[in-house]
Amino acid sequence: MKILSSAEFKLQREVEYGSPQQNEAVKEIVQQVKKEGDAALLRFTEQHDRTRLEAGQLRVTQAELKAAYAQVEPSFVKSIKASAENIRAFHQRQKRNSWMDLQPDGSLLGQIIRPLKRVGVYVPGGKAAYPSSVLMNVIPAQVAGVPEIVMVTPPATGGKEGVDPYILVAAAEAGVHEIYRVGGAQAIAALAYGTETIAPVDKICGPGNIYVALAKREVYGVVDIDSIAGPSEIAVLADEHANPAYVAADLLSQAEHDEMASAILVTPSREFAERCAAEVERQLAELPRRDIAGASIRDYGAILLVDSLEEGIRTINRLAPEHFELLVENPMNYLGLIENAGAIFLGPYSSEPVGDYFAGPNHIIPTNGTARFSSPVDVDDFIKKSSLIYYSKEALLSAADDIMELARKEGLEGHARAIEIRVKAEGEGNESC
Ligand code: HSO
Ligand code: ZN
Repeated sequence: MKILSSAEFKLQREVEYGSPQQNEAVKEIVQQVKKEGDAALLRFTEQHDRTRLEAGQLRVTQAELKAAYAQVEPSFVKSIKASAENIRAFHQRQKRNSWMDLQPDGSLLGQIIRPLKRVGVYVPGGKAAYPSSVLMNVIPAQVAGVPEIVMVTPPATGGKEGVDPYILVAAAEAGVHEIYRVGGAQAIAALAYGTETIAPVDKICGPGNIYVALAKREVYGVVDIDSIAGPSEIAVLADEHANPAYVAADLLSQAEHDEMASAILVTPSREFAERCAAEVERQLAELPRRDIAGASIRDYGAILLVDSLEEGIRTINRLAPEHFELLVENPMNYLGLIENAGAIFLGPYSSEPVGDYFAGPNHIIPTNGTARFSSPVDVDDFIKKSSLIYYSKEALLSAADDIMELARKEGLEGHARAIEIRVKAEGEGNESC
């Protein structure tokens, strides 16, 4: 692992916007599904997933869900249940209440919080089909009170026959209401516009390949979408009190996700940096996914030497990593200084996979420096708010002059008159509702 000074380092990863051909192909798929519904959906499924289906076979049945439970190990069901329980408990704390404020003049202001009605979760096929991510997308929606949660996933996951049983079990445990075997841009179009079989949703979330990402961007505005997650990132700030073997293992835990994942150690100690670099090499050689992790460490990994832990914190704030581990003697002492990090892991026993799988906080976290201004997925992503305004006669009469003044300065006489008509009527003693 290369050792650099922190000033030399800039994490540079291009966000993928797709080629013109990919953009064109996605636009075409979306238009055809919008126009032709199921017929186009089935045509693209045959073309791109090499699976021939009838409309009646799109929905995964209860019998298939039951069969999935029989296919997975009981130990997996036990673990996924325990994880789901923790995630649910954590997200329960985020629920907001509607509120109303009664003013002395009899007027009432407030916000009414409502869940979205119908949400679609995309689950990719292939290597990155993580049951844990199903929980992380679905449970916040469920806790928010979304009454219809739909999942879509390619018909033959990772080249296998049928949908991955681990994904189906995770979906059932998380509380998905409908599952459809359809993937790619066509699935996103179906969720946005609806077909004869799939009713349209209000929001689409979940990761996918470039076609899925482009399709989400294409339908944004018709529906809401989540932000597009980049490759995983970990930054560790450690001093010589930390265990180099732990540091190396945690760096590799994220490097193994993707060749473009980034794993960065920040430390004030050169000797510690060298021990960690040697540990990374040693552990990497033994890792089943060493090809992926090795490429990630080579191209996007680094050890940054800093003058002090304070400078280390400034470096972390500049990187705004998705995951940040603070492995120093008294981590709590530094907590208040950390401004930009999606998730903060404190101390030697809070290894990043604890957050990926189990603790309860969401593992869908802003990447690529966007933790400067955005947050992990949570219940707020699945609610909407309506403002509530009730003005009493007294409140209106006392505000009327200000409202009319502002309206007339904007040249909007109609606005002013909507107020004036009431002021005049009240002056004449006519009251109506
Ligand atoms: N660390 C990943 C999430 C994940 N890890 C899923 C294991 N499975 C992105 O934050
Ligand atoms: Zn992970």
